[in-house]
Amino acid sequence: MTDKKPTPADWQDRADKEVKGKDLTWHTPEGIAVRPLYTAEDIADLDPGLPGFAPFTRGPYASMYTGRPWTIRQYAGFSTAEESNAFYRRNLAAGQKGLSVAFDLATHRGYDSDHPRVTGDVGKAGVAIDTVEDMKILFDGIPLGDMSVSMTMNGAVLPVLAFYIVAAEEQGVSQDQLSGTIQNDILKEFAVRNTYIYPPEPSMRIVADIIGYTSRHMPRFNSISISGYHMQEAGATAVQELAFTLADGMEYVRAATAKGLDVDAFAPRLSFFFAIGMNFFMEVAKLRAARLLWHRIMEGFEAKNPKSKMLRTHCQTSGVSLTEQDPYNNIIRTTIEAMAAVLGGTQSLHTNSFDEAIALPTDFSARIARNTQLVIAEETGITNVADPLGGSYYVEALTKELADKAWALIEEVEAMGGMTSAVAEGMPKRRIEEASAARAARADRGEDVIVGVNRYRLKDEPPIDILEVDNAKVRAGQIARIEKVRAERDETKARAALEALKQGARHSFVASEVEGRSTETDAKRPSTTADPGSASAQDERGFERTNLLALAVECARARCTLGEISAALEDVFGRYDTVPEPVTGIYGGAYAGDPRWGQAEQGVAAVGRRLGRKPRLLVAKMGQDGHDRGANLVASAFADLGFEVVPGPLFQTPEESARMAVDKDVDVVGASSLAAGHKTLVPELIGHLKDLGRADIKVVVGGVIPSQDYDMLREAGVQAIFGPGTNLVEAAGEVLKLLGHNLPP
Ligand code: 3CP
Repeated sequence: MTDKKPTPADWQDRADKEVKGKDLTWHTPEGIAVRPLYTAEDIADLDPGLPGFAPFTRGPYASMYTGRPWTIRQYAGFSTAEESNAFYRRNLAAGQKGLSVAFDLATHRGYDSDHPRVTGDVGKAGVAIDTVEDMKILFDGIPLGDMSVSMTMNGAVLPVLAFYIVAAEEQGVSQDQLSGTIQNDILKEFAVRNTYIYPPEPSMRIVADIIGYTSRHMPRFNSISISGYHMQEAGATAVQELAFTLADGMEYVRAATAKGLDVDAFAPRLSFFFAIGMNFFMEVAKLRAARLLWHRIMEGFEAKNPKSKMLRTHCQTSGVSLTEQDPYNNIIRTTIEAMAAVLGGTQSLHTNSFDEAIALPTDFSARIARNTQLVIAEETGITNVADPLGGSYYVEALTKELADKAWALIEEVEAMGGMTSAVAEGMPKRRIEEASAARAARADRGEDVIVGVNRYRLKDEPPIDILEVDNAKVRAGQIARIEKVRAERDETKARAALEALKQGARHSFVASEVEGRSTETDAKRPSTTADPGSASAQDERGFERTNLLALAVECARARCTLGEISAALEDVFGRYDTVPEPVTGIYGGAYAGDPRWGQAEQGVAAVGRRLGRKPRLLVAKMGQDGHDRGANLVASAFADLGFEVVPGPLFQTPEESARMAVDKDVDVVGASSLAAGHKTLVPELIGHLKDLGRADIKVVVGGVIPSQDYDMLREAGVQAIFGPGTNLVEAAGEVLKLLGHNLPP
């Protein structure tokens, strides 16, 4: 006689006995209750289909990596175009397959390298590009007709893409041959990343103009990379990342169709970008759910071409999962995250270098990061089966649950009128900040384990070699090159191109092409061979005079600089500014009842009694660094502890921050730096405080600060430094000490 086949109930019985009735359910930050076992019962009603077929849950291509592996595409760029070009060439020779350009923050925000607001930013977190001449150097010796190039650019997307088109043209490669991707995803900039320039409405017009231009002239080019990456980096849960990203995608489809474009004319070239963090199966399921939902969304837009409904994505391993402490653990983390991206079916992948929690990658760390992908692709056999996790009880059930939860959030956004309205109301930003504060509190309380940080911490941490960029030298070189370009160009032509761009910008969003079509009869530069009086020729001329990318290409040909092109558009559109509004109650709420929190609160109250008011902290963000996750967390936690927090606006100069500190009569300035500008900006801030007669205001610095810079900053007058992974309650203790109050040990 055979034993009766055990059922899930039998399993539960036995497991309960093993763990003495302990509840083994894992409640994830997404609000998903992950059970300790999944069985055939969990997927009885699910059919994930086949790779390459609708709804593409199992992958966009039928053969997936058995036919062609994902693109190894490392995001890189630093210092000058010459140095970045040499770095690209070395990496391509060593097995990298596609390029992905990182621009410096001055470029992102539409400033030339000679602009006084960007002295600390030039060449630091990416490569400085001021003119088409820089772009030509960046790709010198790299045949742009054969290489797929991705460019992470959103704010200054028009000049950058125009420089790229003209650089290729002058290499002898016409724009219809170019393959690659432009990020061009402005909505997430307003929600999390902050490298916007213009207000939302004209920014959306720019996105739509680029989609219109590329669908007409650059059939192989992906017009947008709709990005969830930065949301996860800012603290979003997988459900938020998924829902807000797809909702952004819907908004772009609407913006493009509102310009009269047929959905199937552009949708096959929409692409996506997700972060891959440490929750391994959640990340696998997220990519599968993303494809499932995008298919559903595009059916809703009545797309006919299957490619319009097929989500293709780039992935990057998570930057925030990297730690400064015990940094070689980051190699392990990145490997696991890369595996999740691959098992989720990504098309293109960037693996972070282990030193990226504190600096830009060196040749050594970049080699390990690239080899991580080469080893997975070429040694493991993982590429020999399409969607090898397909059918897994857990993965299929998780895919469904994530998709359902994300769909509910998408519907919430839609009920608000879509993502533009939701962003205008600050909803995604607020939700993500709440998730971020909760995540930070979990790590600080040790509930989320981070090996080498809140568990198994080393006593001594020898510094690792890091890449340093001589910012002053790069800036001087860039300024010389801008001056040369200006001296050698035809000034009248450059001015005329900028004027035409302004004229084009003045056309209102929807009216532009319709107007162009019906009224244009005397366009200066018809680029069509059709009968000049025909409807299509008029349409073409109208397009050339109103499409902002077409006009920016003319500016690039005339050697206008990135700053000039951006300023011309700013004249018409204005520059967008926001004041951060940190969330309150979340961080403190997670600490309710914790004795250390109580002691810190009492310390703040004691200092407050002595001062006769709450102690005041200015959280300062200087330079063009828009990464505000750290600043918001500090603001949130310190406000919850009882400080009066003054959240400084983004993008201040050191002088503006100093003036604000004095005007608000703060006790402490906390400068948050995540983009390597601290060595220039913080000493300037301290200098201005002295000039204003307030050398007594304490300055502390937090963020991505390599330990190599600590001495220099202390000598400049910084009183405390908080690197990545700092426990915020402990940081508050140090600030209280500066204000004369010691917490119990
Ligand atoms: C692919 N192909 C195949 C197969 N797989 N053909 C047959 N069988 C297969 N199995 C074909 C495709 O159809 C395509 O041709 C070509 O091969 C390339 O494949 P792909 O899937 O399109 O891959 P790729 O060119 O690499 O493009 C990937 C996407 C693209 C679509 C995701 O948008 C991309 O590269 N994005 C990268 C974005 C990026 O680098 N972002 C960096 C952000 P056809 O084209 O002819 O169809 S860095 C941000 C960091 C943080 C910050 O912002 O600060």
